[in-house]
Amino acid sequence: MAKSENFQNQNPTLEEGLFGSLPKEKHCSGFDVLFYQGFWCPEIIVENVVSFQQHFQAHENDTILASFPKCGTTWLKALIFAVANRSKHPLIESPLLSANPHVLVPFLEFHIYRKPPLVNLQDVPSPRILSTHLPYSALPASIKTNSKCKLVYICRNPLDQFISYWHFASGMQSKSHYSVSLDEWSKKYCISGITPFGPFWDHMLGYWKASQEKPGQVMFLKYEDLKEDDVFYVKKLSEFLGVPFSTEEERDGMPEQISRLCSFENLKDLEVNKSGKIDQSPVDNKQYFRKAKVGDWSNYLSSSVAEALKKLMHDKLEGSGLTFKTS
Ligand code: PAP
Repeated sequence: MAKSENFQNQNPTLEEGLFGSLPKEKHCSGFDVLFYQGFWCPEIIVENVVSFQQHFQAHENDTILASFPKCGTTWLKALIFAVANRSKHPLIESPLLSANPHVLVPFLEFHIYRKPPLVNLQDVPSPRILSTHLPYSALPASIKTNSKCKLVYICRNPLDQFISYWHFASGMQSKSHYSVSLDEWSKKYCISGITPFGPFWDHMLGYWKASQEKPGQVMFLKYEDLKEDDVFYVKKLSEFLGVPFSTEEERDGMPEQISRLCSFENLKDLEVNKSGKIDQSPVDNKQYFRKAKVGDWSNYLSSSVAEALKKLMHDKLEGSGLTFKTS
């Protein structure tokens, strides 16, 4: 592996052990999260986050996919990759057929700014497509201010996100020897919004405001809208990324073909996503594909917990213009 530009300097604050003073909580997965710069950062990646913040230099033609966890990251990675690379790879030979979307579009804080890196930044083909779960407020300055790079953000109805994360985290409980019931966990969640990269309201509102202030740089998407008409959003994405479909491509049904390639049904049945695993990840690829249903929360949440979460969502998002349907 070539010497990486990912870690140019050691971070002195880490060596001094200053993270020890940050508020710490156990997340429902059993792993610890630290309250760092206003968000709950998984402890195992806090050093990666600092390194990403200190060293990442955005390029003008970068696309950064930002998301709140369990809101459609895997799907959007596939869609953006397919749209941006459609002239390089015919869809029938797409790398998406043999590699998980998280491999093709690496996370900056999980895959690149880690020691040792799983992916070297120099090896990411240009124009780069990279991703992050960091809130807008915590992004490196070079993404927010110094660059014309594009940010595409996706979020989701917080009740479905909560249930999706709950299932994902339950899969980790055996590894962390921790157990908590859904009811117990939801009470804690309602009080403090403890969840990796949360609370959800700060995460969603940060990108919501940025998309309103800089609509040419930040595109804001909701999972439910994509579920309703993904072909429409594939076209929107291509325009936003500066690679609109030609009349011929539209006539030949390219947006529809991309939608089918990246569909839940297609991706989840690929061998790589049924049995594969990302290098050194504690998660199997199949864990990124569960049900992909809107409104699945109603199958799991008691009415009192659902009401509490709806109230939380209403109170926190009120007045922002950002809304989610819950019935
Ligand atoms: P991540 O943040 O860990 O990367 P992310 O991909 O954002 O996860 O979210 C996973 C959710 O997206 C799962 O939702 P569920 O638990 O409610 O089922 C997963 O099923 C769903 N998902 C994955 N791929 C697709 C896809 N191609 N189309 C629609 N939904 C998808």
